[in-house]
Amino acid sequence: MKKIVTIQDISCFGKCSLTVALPIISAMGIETAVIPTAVLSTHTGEGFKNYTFRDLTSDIPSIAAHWKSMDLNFDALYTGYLGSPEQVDIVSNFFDDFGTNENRIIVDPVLGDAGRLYAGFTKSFVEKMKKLCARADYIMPNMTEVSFLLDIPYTETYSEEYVMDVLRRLAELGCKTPVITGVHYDDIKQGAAAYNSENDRFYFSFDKNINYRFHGTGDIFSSVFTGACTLGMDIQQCLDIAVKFTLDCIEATIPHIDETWYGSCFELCLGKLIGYVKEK
Ligand code: PXL
Repeated sequence: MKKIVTIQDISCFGKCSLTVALPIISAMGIETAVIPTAVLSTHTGEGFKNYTFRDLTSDIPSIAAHWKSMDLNFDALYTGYLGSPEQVDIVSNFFDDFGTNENRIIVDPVLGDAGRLYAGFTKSFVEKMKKLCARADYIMPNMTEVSFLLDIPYTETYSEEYVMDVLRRLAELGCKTPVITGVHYDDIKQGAAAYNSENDRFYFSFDKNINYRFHGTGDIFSSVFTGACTLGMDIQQCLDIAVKFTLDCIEATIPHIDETWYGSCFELCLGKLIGYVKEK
């Protein structure tokens, strides 16, 4: 059985980070160990304020030391939302301890959305995140995160040539295969694009564009992509399954917007995800 470890926060209410990654990757038939980086009462996105934040940075080295003493190893190391610049350094040490020639490192550089950094993030955090991306096999930024990682202006309108150019520049940060999420050239299609710098090939996957934004869809995409690549799917298959499932979740949420404005109804789609994995 495949086994991964995911390192990100627990937002106790709000459907993102660990409360999304754990059920999704488990549904794909992969054992999912977790290192919670912080406990928040809710996520920090739109609609919530006065949330609590308990930093768990100092727990990470002792969890890693205990696991090292047991000789644990993982098929993938997958990071999401990290709470502070110090935490990024500690996660980098975790990669030193648990990275091997066989396993994959997947970094979702959670920084912001809609052109803005999430609450509490600063330029120095972005600089640390760039360094973590350099260590990854795959990174999965959205266009906002791309603009911060590359120090370029955020734009909502762009061409395929632009996407290919920024993918190359993301690879120059040091990551083998950058993947950009939420790519759209018009209002009709939306999807993701990837660049494998080892064979200089680009990959694209598009499906219907739905004009709604729900919190946590980036975490859904990254979790499915991580699961798919851990199961040995190729880049195109990973993009296709992650784009399709993210769209399923967005569509499933629309009838429930009033009750779950803070996240997507991915729970209603887990059966479909299990089906997609069986088909591959
Ligand atoms: O979905 C990314 C995410 C994860 N965790 C926390 C967040 C966010 C985005 O806002 O606030 C705590």
